[in-house]
Amino acid sequence: MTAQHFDLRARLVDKATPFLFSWMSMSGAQLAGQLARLPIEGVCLDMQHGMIGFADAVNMIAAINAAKRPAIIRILWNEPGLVGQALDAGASAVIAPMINSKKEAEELVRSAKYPPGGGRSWGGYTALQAFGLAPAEYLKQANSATLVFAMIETQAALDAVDEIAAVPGLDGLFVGPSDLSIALSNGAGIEKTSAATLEAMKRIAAAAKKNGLVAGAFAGTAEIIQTYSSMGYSFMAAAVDADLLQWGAASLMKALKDA
Ligand code: 3PY
Ligand code: MG
Repeated sequence: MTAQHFDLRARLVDKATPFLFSWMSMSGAQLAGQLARLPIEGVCLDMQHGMIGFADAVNMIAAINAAKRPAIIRILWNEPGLVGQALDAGASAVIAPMINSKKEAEELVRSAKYPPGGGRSWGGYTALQAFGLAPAEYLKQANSATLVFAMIETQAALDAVDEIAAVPGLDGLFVGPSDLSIALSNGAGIEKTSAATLEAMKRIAAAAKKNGLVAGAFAGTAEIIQTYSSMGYSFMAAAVDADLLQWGAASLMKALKDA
Protein backbone atom coordinates (compact mmCIF):
# COMPACT_ATOMS: atom_id res chain seq x y z
CA MET A 1 0.00 0.00 0.00
CA THR A 2 1.06 3.60 -0.49
CA ALA A 3 0.65 6.69 1.64
CA GLN A 4 -1.41 8.04 -1.29
CA HIS A 5 -4.28 5.63 -0.72
CA PHE A 6 -6.42 4.80 2.32
CA ASP A 7 -5.61 1.30 3.56
CA LEU A 8 -9.12 -0.07 4.11
CA ARG A 9 -8.02 -3.61 4.98
CA ALA A 10 -5.68 -2.34 7.71
CA ARG A 11 -8.45 -0.11 9.09
CA LEU A 12 -10.94 -2.99 9.23
CA VAL A 13 -8.68 -5.05 11.49
CA ASP A 14 -9.94 -2.84 14.34
CA LYS A 15 -13.39 -4.34 14.72
CA ALA A 16 -14.07 -2.58 18.03
CA THR A 17 -14.49 0.78 16.25
CA PRO A 18 -17.07 0.31 13.48
CA PHE A 19 -16.02 1.65 10.10
CA LEU A 20 -18.87 3.89 8.94
CA PHE A 21 -19.45 5.25 5.46
CA SER A 22 -22.01 7.44 3.77
CA TRP A 23 -24.17 5.94 1.04
CA MET A 24 -24.61 7.94 -2.16
CA SER A 25 -27.83 7.71 -4.12
CA MET A 26 -27.11 10.87 -6.14
CA SER A 27 -24.40 11.48 -8.70
CA GLY A 28 -21.82 14.24 -8.86
CA ALA A 29 -18.12 14.52 -8.08
CA GLN A 30 -18.55 17.72 -6.06
CA LEU A 31 -21.08 16.03 -3.80
CA ALA A 32 -18.85 12.94 -3.49
CA GLY A 33 -15.87 15.14 -2.53
CA GLN A 34 -18.02 16.91 0.03
CA LEU A 35 -19.24 13.65 1.59
CA ALA A 36 -15.67 12.37 1.67
CA ARG A 37 -14.78 15.30 3.91
CA LEU A 38 -17.53 14.71 6.46
CA PRO A 39 -16.59 13.11 9.77
CA ILE A 40 -17.61 9.71 8.34
CA GLU A 41 -14.75 7.49 7.22
CA GLY A 42 -15.72 6.43 3.70
CA VAL A 43 -18.18 6.85 0.84
CA CYS A 44 -20.15 4.17 -0.99
CA LEU A 45 -21.67 4.78 -4.41
CA ASP A 46 -24.89 2.83 -4.78
CA MET A 47 -24.83 1.84 -8.44
CA GLN A 48 -27.72 -0.61 -7.99
CA HIS A 49 -30.45 1.69 -6.72
CA GLY A 50 -28.73 5.09 -6.83
CA MET A 51 -28.90 7.23 -9.95
CA ILE A 52 -25.20 6.91 -10.73
CA GLY A 53 -23.76 5.88 -14.10
CA PHE A 54 -20.22 4.65 -14.67
CA ALA A 55 -18.92 7.90 -16.23
CA ASP A 56 -20.18 9.78 -13.14
CA ALA A 57 -18.72 7.14 -10.85
CA VAL A 58 -15.21 7.51 -12.32
CA ASN A 59 -15.10 11.19 -11.33
CA MET A 60 -16.78 10.54 -7.98
CA ILE A 61 -14.24 7.82 -7.08
CA ALA A 62 -11.40 10.20 -8.02
CA ALA A 63 -12.89 12.92 -5.78
CA ILE A 64 -13.20 10.49 -2.86
CA ASN A 65 -9.65 9.18 -3.34
CA ALA A 66 -8.38 12.79 -3.49
CA ALA A 67 -9.80 13.26 0.02
CA LYS A 68 -7.84 10.12 1.09
CA ARG A 69 -10.98 8.25 1.96
CA PRO A 70 -11.91 4.83 0.58
CA ALA A 71 -14.40 4.65 -2.27
CA ILE A 72 -16.73 1.67 -1.99
CA ILE A 73 -18.98 0.64 -4.88
CA ARG A 74 -22.22 -1.27 -4.53
CA ILE A 75 -22.36 -2.59 -8.09
CA LEU A 76 -25.51 -3.04 -10.16
CA TRP A 77 -25.29 -6.84 -10.19
CA ASN A 78 -22.82 -9.69 -9.79
CA GLU A 79 -21.34 -9.45 -13.25
CA PRO A 80 -17.57 -9.75 -13.97
CA GLY A 81 -17.44 -6.60 -16.13
CA LEU A 82 -19.04 -4.47 -13.43
CA VAL A 83 -16.74 -5.77 -10.70
CA GLY A 84 -13.65 -5.15 -12.84
CA GLN A 85 -14.79 -1.65 -13.88
CA ALA A 86 -15.32 -0.56 -10.27
CA LEU A 87 -11.89 -1.79 -9.18
CA ASP A 88 -10.19 -0.46 -12.33
CA ALA A 89 -11.65 2.97 -11.52
CA GLY A 90 -9.83 2.98 -8.16
CA ALA A 91 -12.42 1.66 -5.72
CA SER A 92 -11.18 0.15 -2.47
CA ALA A 93 -14.09 -2.26 -2.13
CA VAL A 94 -16.92 -3.77 -4.11
CA ILE A 95 -20.23 -4.84 -2.61
CA ALA A 96 -22.22 -7.19 -4.85
CA PRO A 97 -25.99 -7.47 -4.36
CA MET A 98 -28.06 -10.64 -4.10
CA ILE A 99 -25.36 -13.31 -3.73
CA ASN A 100 -27.50 -16.37 -3.18
CA SER A 101 -25.18 -19.37 -3.44
CA LYS A 102 -21.63 -20.62 -3.06
CA LYS A 103 -21.35 -20.65 -6.87
CA GLU A 104 -22.35 -16.97 -7.14
CA ALA A 105 -19.87 -16.07 -4.40
CA GLU A 106 -17.12 -17.98 -6.23
CA GLU A 107 -17.95 -16.11 -9.46
CA LEU A 108 -17.78 -12.81 -7.56
CA VAL A 109 -14.33 -13.62 -6.14
CA ARG A 110 -13.11 -14.75 -9.57
CA SER A 111 -14.07 -11.33 -11.00
CA ALA A 112 -12.46 -9.38 -8.16
CA LYS A 113 -9.11 -11.10 -7.58
CA TYR A 114 -6.13 -11.63 -9.88
CA PRO A 115 -4.69 -15.15 -10.22
CA PRO A 116 -3.96 -17.35 -8.40
CA GLY A 117 -6.96 -16.45 -6.21
CA GLY A 118 -9.22 -15.47 -9.09
CA GLY A 119 -9.45 -14.43 -12.71
CA ARG A 120 -9.70 -10.61 -12.70
CA SER A 121 -8.78 -9.15 -16.07
CA TRP A 122 -5.82 -6.76 -16.25
CA GLY A 123 -6.21 -3.10 -17.19
CA GLY A 124 -6.64 -0.98 -14.06
CA TYR A 125 -4.87 2.10 -15.46
CA THR A 126 -6.92 4.51 -13.35
CA ALA A 127 -6.46 2.28 -10.29
CA LEU A 128 -2.69 2.51 -10.78
CA GLN A 129 -2.95 6.30 -10.51
CA ALA A 130 -5.28 6.10 -7.52
CA PHE A 131 -3.01 3.73 -5.62
CA GLY A 132 0.20 5.40 -6.83
CA LEU A 133 1.60 2.04 -7.90
CA ALA A 134 3.48 0.74 -10.93
CA PRO A 135 1.79 -2.18 -12.74
CA ALA A 136 3.97 -4.92 -11.19
CA GLU A 137 3.34 -3.53 -7.70
CA TYR A 138 -0.41 -3.13 -8.25
CA LEU A 139 -0.60 -6.73 -9.50
CA LYS A 140 1.16 -7.88 -6.32
CA GLN A 141 -0.95 -5.79 -3.94
CA ALA A 142 -4.41 -5.51 -5.51
CA ASN A 143 -5.88 -8.74 -4.10
CA SER A 144 -5.25 -7.57 -0.57
CA ALA A 145 -5.56 -3.81 -1.16
CA THR A 146 -9.13 -4.17 -2.46
CA LEU A 147 -11.98 -5.97 -0.74
CA VAL A 148 -14.98 -7.84 -2.01
CA PHE A 149 -18.24 -8.22 -0.10
CA ALA A 150 -21.14 -10.57 -0.87
CA MET A 151 -24.56 -9.20 0.01
CA ILE A 152 -26.76 -11.52 2.04
CA GLU A 153 -30.32 -10.33 1.54
CA THR A 154 -32.55 -13.26 0.56
CA GLN A 155 -33.80 -16.48 2.15
CA ALA A 156 -31.63 -18.46 -0.29
CA ALA A 157 -28.55 -16.51 0.80
CA LEU A 158 -29.41 -17.08 4.44
CA ASP A 159 -29.81 -20.82 3.84
CA ALA A 160 -26.41 -20.91 2.10
CA VAL A 161 -24.61 -18.41 4.34
CA ASP A 162 -22.13 -20.90 5.82
CA GLU A 163 -21.09 -22.10 2.35
CA ILE A 164 -20.92 -18.55 0.99
CA ALA A 165 -18.80 -17.34 3.91
CA ALA A 166 -16.33 -20.21 3.38
CA VAL A 167 -15.54 -19.23 -0.24
CA PRO A 168 -11.79 -18.51 -0.39
CA GLY A 169 -10.93 -14.95 -1.31
CA LEU A 170 -14.15 -13.40 -0.08
CA ASP A 171 -13.38 -10.55 2.34
CA GLY A 172 -16.76 -9.91 3.91
CA LEU A 173 -20.51 -10.39 4.06
CA PHE A 174 -22.78 -7.36 3.77
CA VAL A 175 -26.38 -7.57 4.91
CA GLY A 176 -29.08 -5.76 2.97
CA PRO A 177 -31.62 -5.60 5.80
CA SER A 178 -34.36 -4.06 3.66
CA ASP A 179 -34.44 -6.87 1.11
CA LEU A 180 -33.75 -9.45 3.80
CA SER A 181 -36.68 -8.30 5.93
CA ILE A 182 -38.96 -8.14 2.88
CA ALA A 183 -37.98 -11.74 2.10
CA LEU A 184 -38.36 -12.96 5.69
CA SER A 185 -41.78 -11.33 6.05
CA ASN A 186 -42.89 -12.56 2.62
CA GLY A 187 -43.37 -9.00 1.47
CA ALA A 188 -45.19 -7.72 4.54
CA GLY A 189 -42.75 -4.91 5.25
CA ILE A 190 -39.30 -3.39 5.62
CA GLU A 191 -38.28 -4.04 9.22
CA LYS A 192 -34.56 -3.58 9.61
CA THR A 193 -34.66 -4.40 13.32
CA SER A 194 -37.54 -6.89 13.57
CA ALA A 195 -36.92 -10.01 15.66
CA ALA A 196 -36.74 -12.15 12.50
CA THR A 197 -34.25 -9.79 10.82
CA LEU A 198 -32.01 -9.59 13.88
CA GLU A 199 -32.14 -13.36 14.34
CA ALA A 200 -31.03 -13.86 10.74
CA MET A 201 -28.33 -11.21 11.15
CA LYS A 202 -26.97 -13.09 14.18
CA ARG A 203 -26.48 -16.16 11.96
CA ILE A 204 -24.81 -14.05 9.27
CA ALA A 205 -22.44 -12.41 11.77
CA ALA A 206 -21.55 -15.84 13.18
CA ALA A 207 -20.77 -17.19 9.68
CA ALA A 208 -18.57 -14.17 8.99
CA LYS A 209 -16.73 -14.54 12.29
CA LYS A 210 -16.15 -18.26 11.83
CA ASN A 211 -14.48 -17.61 8.47
CA GLY A 212 -12.50 -14.52 9.48
CA LEU A 213 -14.64 -12.23 7.29
CA VAL A 214 -15.70 -8.66 7.95
CA ALA A 215 -19.39 -8.45 8.94
CA GLY A 216 -21.01 -5.49 7.20
CA ALA A 217 -24.53 -4.13 6.87
CA PHE A 218 -26.56 -1.23 5.63
CA ALA A 219 -27.70 0.62 8.79
CA GLY A 220 -28.91 4.14 7.96
CA THR A 221 -29.55 5.67 11.40
CA ALA A 222 -27.60 6.07 14.66
CA GLU A 223 -29.96 3.72 16.46
CA ILE A 224 -29.59 0.96 13.89
CA ILE A 225 -25.80 1.42 13.79
CA GLN A 226 -25.75 0.83 17.54
CA THR A 227 -27.98 -2.24 17.32
CA TYR A 228 -25.95 -3.88 14.54
CA SER A 229 -22.66 -2.84 16.12
CA SER A 230 -23.58 -4.65 19.34
CA MET A 231 -24.11 -7.79 17.23
CA GLY A 232 -20.58 -7.70 15.80
CA TYR A 233 -21.12 -5.69 12.62
CA SER A 234 -18.09 -3.48 12.03
CA PHE A 235 -18.51 -2.14 8.44
CA MET A 236 -21.71 -0.15 8.04
CA ALA A 237 -23.48 2.30 5.77
CA ALA A 238 -24.19 5.07 8.27
CA ALA A 239 -26.59 7.24 6.31
CA VAL A 240 -27.90 7.98 2.82
CA ASP A 241 -26.86 11.30 1.21
CA ALA A 242 -30.49 12.49 0.92
CA ASP A 243 -31.05 11.76 4.64
CA LEU A 244 -27.92 13.71 5.64
CA LEU A 245 -29.31 16.74 3.76
CA GLN A 246 -32.77 16.25 5.21
CA TRP A 247 -31.47 15.88 8.78
CA GLY A 248 -29.22 18.93 8.39
CA ALA A 249 -32.13 21.09 7.21
CA ALA A 250 -34.49 19.74 9.87
CA SER A 251 -31.95 20.41 12.61
CA LEU A 252 -31.40 23.98 11.35
CA MET A 253 -35.13 24.72 11.26
CA LYS A 254 -35.67 23.18 14.69
CA ALA A 255 -32.82 25.26 16.16
CA LEU A 256 -34.42 28.40 14.68
CA LYS A 257 -37.84 27.50 16.00
CA ASP A 258 -36.46 26.74 19.46
CA ALA A 259 -34.32 29.91 19.59
C1 3PY B 1 -30.96 -3.61 1.38
O1 3PY B 1 -31.13 -3.24 2.56
O2 3PY B 1 -31.66 -4.45 0.81
C2 3PY B 1 -29.87 -3.02 0.62
O3 3PY B 1 -29.60 -3.45 -0.46
C3 3PY B 1 -29.14 -1.86 1.19
O4 3PY B 1 -29.91 -0.73 1.05
MG1 MG C 1 -30.96 -4.81 -1.26
